Amino acid sequence: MPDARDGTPNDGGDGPVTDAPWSQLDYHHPAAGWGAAKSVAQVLRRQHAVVAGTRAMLRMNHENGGFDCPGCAWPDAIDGLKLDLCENGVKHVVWEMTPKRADPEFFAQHTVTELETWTDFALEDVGRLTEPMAYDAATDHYVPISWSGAFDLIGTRLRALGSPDQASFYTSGRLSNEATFLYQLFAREYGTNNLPDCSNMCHEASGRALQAALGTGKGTADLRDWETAEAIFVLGVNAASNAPRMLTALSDAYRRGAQVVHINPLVEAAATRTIVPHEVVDMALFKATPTSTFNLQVRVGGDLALLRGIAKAVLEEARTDRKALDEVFLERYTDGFAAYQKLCEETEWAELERQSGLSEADIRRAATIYSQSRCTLISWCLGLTQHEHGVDTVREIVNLLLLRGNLGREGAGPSPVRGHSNVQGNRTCGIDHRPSQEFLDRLGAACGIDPPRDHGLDTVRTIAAMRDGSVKAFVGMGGNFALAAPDTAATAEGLRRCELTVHVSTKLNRSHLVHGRQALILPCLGRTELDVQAGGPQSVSVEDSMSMVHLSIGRKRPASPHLLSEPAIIAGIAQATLPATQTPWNSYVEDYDRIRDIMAKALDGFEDFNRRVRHPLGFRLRQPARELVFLTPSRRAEFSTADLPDVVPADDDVLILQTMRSHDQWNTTIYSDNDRYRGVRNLRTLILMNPGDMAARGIQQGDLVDITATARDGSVRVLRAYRALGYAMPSGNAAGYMPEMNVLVAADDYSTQSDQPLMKNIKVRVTPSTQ
Ligand SMILES: Nc1nc2c(c(=O)[nH]1)N[C@H]1C(S)=C(S)[C@@H](COP(=O)(O)OP(=O)(O)OC[C@H]3O[C@@H](n4cnc5c(=O)[nH]c(N)nc54)[C@H](O)[C@@H]3O)O[C@H]1N2
Ligand SMILES: Nc1nc2c(c(=O)[nH]1)N[C@H]1C(S)=C(S)[C@@H](COP(=O)(O)OP(=O)(O)OC[C@H]3O[C@@H](n4cnc5c(=O)[nH]c(N)nc54)[C@H](O)[C@@H]3O)O[C@H]1N2
Ligand SMILES: [Mo]
Repeated sequence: MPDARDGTPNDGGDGPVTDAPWSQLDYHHPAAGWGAAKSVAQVLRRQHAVVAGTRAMLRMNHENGGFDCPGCAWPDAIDGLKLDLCENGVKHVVWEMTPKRADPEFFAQHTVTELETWTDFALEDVGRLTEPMAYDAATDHYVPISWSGAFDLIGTRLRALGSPDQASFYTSGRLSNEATFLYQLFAREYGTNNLPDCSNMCHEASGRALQAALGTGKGTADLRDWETAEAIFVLGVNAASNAPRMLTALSDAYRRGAQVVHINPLVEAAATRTIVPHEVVDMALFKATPTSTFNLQVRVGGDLALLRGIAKAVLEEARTDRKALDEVFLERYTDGFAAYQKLCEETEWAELERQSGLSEADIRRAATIYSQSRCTLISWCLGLTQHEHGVDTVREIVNLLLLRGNLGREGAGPSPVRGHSNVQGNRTCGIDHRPSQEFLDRLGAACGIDPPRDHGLDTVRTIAAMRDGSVKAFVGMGGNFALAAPDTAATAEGLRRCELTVHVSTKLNRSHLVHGRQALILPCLGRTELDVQAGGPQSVSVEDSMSMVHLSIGRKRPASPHLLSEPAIIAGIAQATLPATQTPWNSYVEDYDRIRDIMAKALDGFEDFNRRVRHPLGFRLRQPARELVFLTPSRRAEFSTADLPDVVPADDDVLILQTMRSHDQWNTTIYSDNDRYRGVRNLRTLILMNPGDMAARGIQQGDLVDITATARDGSVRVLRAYRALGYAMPSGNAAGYMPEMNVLVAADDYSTQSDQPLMKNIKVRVTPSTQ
């Protein structure tokens, strides 16, 4: 087999096997532009999808009539007319549209044990799944099973469990609002709140922080605010790769004279310049626009110290210039200012410098940018959240915004960059292992069910429960849990202990191979595909990072006639599991308008859903904090006063390793071994290090090293024979790729504030390889 490794089972996470030599160069070109166009062309060619791909792109993100780009959660252009495409969105769409197929003949040719030796690239590259498949232990093959047979198997197993809490229902953030609503309804009618989701690994910290501070779990800014902000701070995001359409917003901001400050241990491509993707003239003339006015290379985990330093400087300035603070806003809308002021005053500059890794002068420069801007927007992503103190750091962002009243007005506010295209909508529509009692009351009344009241399991607790045997059935609605979750070995142990694992997927992935005693792969329609039910062609809805809810309509012929839609699969599972159900599952599947009608009754903000969602560009969910209505205990925006965490390792030998995505991957889907903007080719098994830290360890550029992580409980995990490459970053830090490096993240090392695994804060020692 072309892409099999050396015959040993894979931990997973690898790209294609290649003989081409690796290389690392400085990347001097602007982000997006022609490099991106060339890369798109290569992907299209590789998937033989040139014509279909082009047609699909023209249909993507178009007001009423297109499908929502599954690439990321960045909102569509406000005027709805700009063809705002990005390289990675195109790659993602083409990935779904491949003509290759993982059909029953394929599964007949390969045992699961053999497939375990394949790379993840090779697994997904087999193509789209075409029929439901069940694991047959006697032959070690996946064999075809009918849909009704699959549903019966799930129903029988789920009904046989000692308690509904022995099952856990995972969601990856691709699921539409309608499917999400049915999925959580099923889980709760069945009797559990065990609804872990990818958000538990992404923005759980943001949701908790914003909820506590502002009474809403989401950002308050929209695209118009991005277009009018005088200063934009971007923390812990690799926008050029992971939210490429942000490049347009950043270059527009630069052109109109706004300040754009990037805060990141690495100077990422979005922190330099871009050729705006849809501006044909700029593309033709190779005309690049800067996307940054100031870069701060903060220490990994040092953002809280930096933000507090900015606040301290603004408070100092306010002693001589009262306009540095918005006193009216502080007085009228906030709670806890005096305590926060005192905390900032008492924190020494020396400590702020040490913890942030930045000089007082640089912090003061950022503070001046902040205090000179009349409206400031702060945006962030995983660089802030996947830490022990992620919640405190996001709350510090809010503290800073409150000082100058940067909330509830144009051009200002918190604006987290969400991950999966509908991860925000999933939470809005009920995927929450800690639902509020009000939510459950309303759901129960609208749907005639009696939902369970206890909190359920999230991602890390599901792993623990599978390992100790208290969860015996795992259902994955999309995603690739085996690789995405922390501690690859522990997660695999948990999944293998299950009596039943079920994955609703579009392509073959590692999670299908790391399976329970009985296992099912259920293939579903993708976002680009036509979904015809008894009531005719159906549309679904999604919510972007900025709370816009809009329709997505697929038009492509499905990859196989046997595929079912996600709502139909959920309805099938529900009816097989709940023989006495009163929920009209079939009626919902016949016509998704009926799902939207019940959502309008059960969910806050979805009144008149069917009509409003058909409005061109959809509708914006009400954001109380945006209107200065704070659903907090004090009915005001609340300051927080967190202690400054110590993020400097006590031992010089220890580095703090953060795991991140390359440019050529989508979470666990790896397109190639290249990371264009970081100048790396043909290599993923790498660790980027500060050159001084390499020298101190006797490591030369490109040397093979072993990486040893020490968990909180003292246990040790090792990755061997990775290549060390020098990269400009603060001393004491290192970086490498997810999902491979999940091998190093201990399952029990999650934040006590958010339960998020510490994927950006792994304590490691790096030594010359002994292999
Ligand atoms: N093409 C593409 N798009 C995607 C995805 C994808 O895989 N591919 N994934 C989607 C998903 S699910 C998500 S959640 C988002 C993820 O989007 P990102 O958050 O951009 O994802 P990462 O690749 O983890 O990059 C983390 C960034 O934070 C920086 N960082 C690390 N530690 C720190 C720190 O302590 N402080 C600061 N200030 N910065 C730090 C890293 O250097 C890096 O630039 O993207 C979404 N969009
Ligand atoms: N070390 C480390 N680990 C991380 C992270 C990190 O930064 N560092 N980031 C975390 C984050 S932010 C996230 S979001 C998770 C990602 O976790 P997941 O969401 O679980 O993983 P994905 O790789 O996005 O899932 C890819 C699979 O989804 C399936 N799929 C694609 N489209 C569809 C569809 O339309 N419907 C269905 N049903 N299935 C579909 C395909 O079979 C594909 O193989 O990873 C987390 N893991
Ligand atoms: Mo994510």
